[in-house]
Amino acid sequence: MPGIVVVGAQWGDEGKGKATDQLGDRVDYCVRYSGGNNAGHTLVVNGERYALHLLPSGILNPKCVPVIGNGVVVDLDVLFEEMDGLAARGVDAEGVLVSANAHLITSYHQVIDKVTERFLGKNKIGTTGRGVGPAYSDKVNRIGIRVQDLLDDSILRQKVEAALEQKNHLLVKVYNRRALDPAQVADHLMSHAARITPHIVDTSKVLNDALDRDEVVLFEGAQAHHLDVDHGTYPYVTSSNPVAAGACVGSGVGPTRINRVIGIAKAYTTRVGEGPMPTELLDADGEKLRQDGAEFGTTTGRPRRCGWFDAVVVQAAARANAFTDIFLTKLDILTGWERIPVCVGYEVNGVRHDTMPMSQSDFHHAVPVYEELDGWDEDISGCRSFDDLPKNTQAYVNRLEELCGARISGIGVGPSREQSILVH
Ligand code: 2SA
Ligand code: GDP
Ligand code: MG
Repeated sequence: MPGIVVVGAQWGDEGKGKATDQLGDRVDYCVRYSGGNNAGHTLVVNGERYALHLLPSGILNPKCVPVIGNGVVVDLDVLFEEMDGLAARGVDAEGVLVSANAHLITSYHQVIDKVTERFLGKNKIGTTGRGVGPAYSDKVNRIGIRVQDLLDDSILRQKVEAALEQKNHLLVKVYNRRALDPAQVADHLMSHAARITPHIVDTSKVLNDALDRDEVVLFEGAQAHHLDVDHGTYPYVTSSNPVAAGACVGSGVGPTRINRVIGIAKAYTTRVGEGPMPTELLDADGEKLRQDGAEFGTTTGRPRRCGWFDAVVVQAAARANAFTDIFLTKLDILTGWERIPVCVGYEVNGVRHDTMPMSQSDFHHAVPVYEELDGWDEDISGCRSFDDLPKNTQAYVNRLEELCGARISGIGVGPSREQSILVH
């Protein structure tokens, strides 16, 4: 029975948190499979706003077991802070299961993330500064610290010492910073051991057993296709695999267990951090989208770059993730524009491209080719069926569906749980 993946179709912040929450009490397990607390997933339930960074969005559904898969990098300070914050609001997160193989973000990863960005200057990536990239880099270098290392004090200390040897050299000699004390780092990590131990499991076993019992497992992507380290706009990407295939790697289930892949696409485009974004508007129109859509980072508060819907970008994500359907969010934010441009291709050095250019430097120079659609003035935030939408809004959705190559099965018309339209 169903394995469902929710994936961002653009550069993140499409509304994955809300879309995940939509599937509601049909979901038995909700799994984060990539990224760390760089993510910010917002849910609005009964007028209360919740911003989740590490726990999966299914946490607000009491029936759902929250799982942090092996593909996630875990900052235990943040995890416990998030669990305690939810408990203070009456949400029980004590049932969270954490993979023994997930890697830990330590204080030195955060330090390195920040100093590296400063060192890069104008070439910086625009990271969230949460230590995510350096933690993945240690994982691939085979000097990472895993959740299961907290089960053995002596192993943990040896690993921290080995990892810090090289890093202290870099911090002192290259970045002119003071060295970090391995004993202090290890003490801090071990201070979390007793609390995390009962949550540690083999998530691959847990999830496959659940799927064998015909239970519904929802894999909640963080960031998005175009921030994927393999498929995104490298090097302006995050250091993990948010794509749908990452759900398998990042949780230990095989591809044949995934039945549905829902791409989450915003009705316009946003991006936070550096990197190419052909439809970015650097004028008053971009500012209007940012203000109307409250486009500020959920984790860092940074203003998001805003622009028109780029169908070429979403179509590329639809192909590589094999979207079975798309949930189109924030359509309500487009109310009030007379005409709404949609990017249907690019011009690069005089050559027309209907799909994303293969080379990154071509994409950096891509000039959008727009098709203009008629806008609408009506407030659509109270619409609950496709037929309730004004004719021009329906035409906008239908054209996006045609351009992106996947069925639009859901539409967001406001931040609240109930402000959604299911399209049959
Ligand atoms: P990192 O910190 O190493 O993952 O940064 C690398 C790039 O990935 C981008 N990134 C994000 N983009 C959109 N949303 C994210 N989450 C937060 C949010 C972002 C925030 O929900 O708003 O609050 O600023 C997220 N996380 C990582 C990042 O901007 C870099 O371009
Ligand atoms: P995520 O990272 O993909 O989960 O998205 P974020 O939570 O970072 O950003 C999406 C923002 O849009 C949040 O503030 C949501 O509450 C809000 N949102 C989601 N869907 C809709 C929608 O359909 N309409 C409006 N107006 N806001 C939405
Ligand atoms: Mg977000």
